Amino acid sequence: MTVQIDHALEEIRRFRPSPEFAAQAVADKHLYEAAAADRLGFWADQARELLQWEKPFTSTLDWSNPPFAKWFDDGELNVAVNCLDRHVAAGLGDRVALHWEGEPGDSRDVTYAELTDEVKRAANVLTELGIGEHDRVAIYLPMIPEAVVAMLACARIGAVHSVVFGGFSADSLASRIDDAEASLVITADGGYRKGKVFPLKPVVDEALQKSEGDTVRNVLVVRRGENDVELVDGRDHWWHDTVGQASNEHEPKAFGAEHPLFILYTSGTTGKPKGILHTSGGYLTQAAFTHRNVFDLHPERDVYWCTADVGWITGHSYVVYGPLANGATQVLYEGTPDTPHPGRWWEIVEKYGVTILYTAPTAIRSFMKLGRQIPHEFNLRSLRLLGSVGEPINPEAWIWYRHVIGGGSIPVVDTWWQTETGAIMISALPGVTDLKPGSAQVAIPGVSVDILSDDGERVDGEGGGLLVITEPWPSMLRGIWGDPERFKETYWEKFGDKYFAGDGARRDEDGDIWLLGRVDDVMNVSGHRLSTAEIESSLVAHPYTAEAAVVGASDETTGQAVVAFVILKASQVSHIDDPAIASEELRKHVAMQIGAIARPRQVFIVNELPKTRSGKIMRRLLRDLAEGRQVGDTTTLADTSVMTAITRQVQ
Ligand code: 6R9
Repeated sequence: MTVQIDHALEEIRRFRPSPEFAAQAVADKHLYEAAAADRLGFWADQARELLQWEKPFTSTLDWSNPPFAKWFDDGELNVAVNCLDRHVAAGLGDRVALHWEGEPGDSRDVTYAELTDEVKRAANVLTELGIGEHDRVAIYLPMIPEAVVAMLACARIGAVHSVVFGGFSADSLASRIDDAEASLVITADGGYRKGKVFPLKPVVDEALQKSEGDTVRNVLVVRRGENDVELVDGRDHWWHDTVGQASNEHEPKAFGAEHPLFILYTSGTTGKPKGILHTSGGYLTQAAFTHRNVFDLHPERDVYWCTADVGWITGHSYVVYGPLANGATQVLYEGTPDTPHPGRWWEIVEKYGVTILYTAPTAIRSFMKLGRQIPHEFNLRSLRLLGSVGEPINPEAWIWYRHVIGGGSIPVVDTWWQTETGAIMISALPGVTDLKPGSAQVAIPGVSVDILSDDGERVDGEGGGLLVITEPWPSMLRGIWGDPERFKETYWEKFGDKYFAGDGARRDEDGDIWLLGRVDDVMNVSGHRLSTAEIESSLVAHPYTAEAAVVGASDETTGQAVVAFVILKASQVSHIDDPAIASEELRKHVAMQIGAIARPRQVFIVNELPKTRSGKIMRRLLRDLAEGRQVGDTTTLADTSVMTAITRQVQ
């Protein structure tokens, strides 16, 4: 397979940082110079500046046994102390750490002093329940402050947390508990979602029945949903009866920098989920560094809001560890963007005066679909920086985000990274970089990436290839839990000493990187390679389109053919008499924008797209449909009925 990804969509807009923003920016271009001059020295400086070490490190990187890296190995620190106690000791105890907002509208502010207190109590309870260093704790909670407390309590005592997203089923929870051999589960009775209480504890009960490992000795239950639950005598305990009653005195211990911090399961392309393992010192260094510099954090005045659930890596690095290590004040929101009304997020931005907002393109496109009048009902003038993560953001969504949400002049940073990378790897630095909608732009200081052909040759110029990371980085995964072979095979076998990310990318003439989607989403049409992301971007640029997903379906004559699924904008639907006319118009539009080779064979107009709970479009299912097969496994969809509806519309 040669990797040559055609691209024809030229995005020519550029946005210079405003002088006012640049004058106050945290980041400056000297970071690149320092990292280029001495990469390891740069990271060592960051680790010393951003974190509090109980025992200073003398070794920065040990890469003597690749791909198993050790960063700051002989140093010792306590991650929870870095996120909590040291801010209180510095006199910041009264600063709000969390502005928590429940979906029904209840809210609670938690200061750094209060959060520290609660984590100490929880740490004492975990110890009483027999949890020690290296023991695994499964966390299955809604977005409530106790989720943050539970994670930090584990970190404080050297236990390893495995957060499982609250939307996962009993089967998924059971297999994750078994794989990690967790001895404690921390959950809630239930949480709020779309105006209703969704039960969690009953799912834990079911999971524990299904679990084959029999490793769980205790379950801690936070009261949130007030739904009926049964507590098993001796095994299950209310959080308020235990943590609520525990002592708030707790002496933290220092752990080695490579002490395991957490496992987070992520799905591979096939097979069972991989337990991605992250450790302490390097992870926290890069999470804190990127959070400060990519989001231009001024902790004394900013109100930061990352909308990700703590069940995903974005929630780990940019809700819990990065922001708290930096002493930030942030919003934590329990619910969905449209409950009880479609302006809920914007209401929250107005209420707390949010200055930095970090979210996903899928959310932005859903808001685009609803139109600008909804955000415009709220005062969003506090916003001064916007971030995007999770998939390529098409230029139209980028521009909409900047204009409609950001008021037209504030920076938008598109951040590329993965569960495996632990922290942001590719992004503009606000105030430094000229912004280019649609491109994630450049590796952050201290990170080295490249684009290679399938046989490992560097791809220069306009061609596309495979994104690799050429040097170890502090927050890199340290392995797949219990499966070192799979770790080597998945990421290191292809290019030897370089990390294979699984994403296609190309570099433009300025050296900026454009992500082209997963390499398994690359299509080959009549010998031409086309990126799904590029065609989607073109479709979304048409005034008819709210959202689009493109797949390569096998085709007798061309190898693969482009098949698109498009949701029309609500404002357009009433003007379009016949969906076939819209389809034809969109096919022509793509052919015009990218070239005849990219003209979709079919454009299906649909009402919804199949998405996972983290908002990623499951193209595999659309490919099944486009190729006339029985639609495959839909269990990881946020809404499993969606495929039935789409199938009906397509036929
Ligand atoms: C943080 C996160 C990782 C995959 C990654 C890539 C896609 C993430 C992106 C992006 C283009 C961006 N991805 N950010 N693609 N531009 N800014 O999402 O982690 O859930 O592990 O997903 O998501 O394909 O390989 P994770």
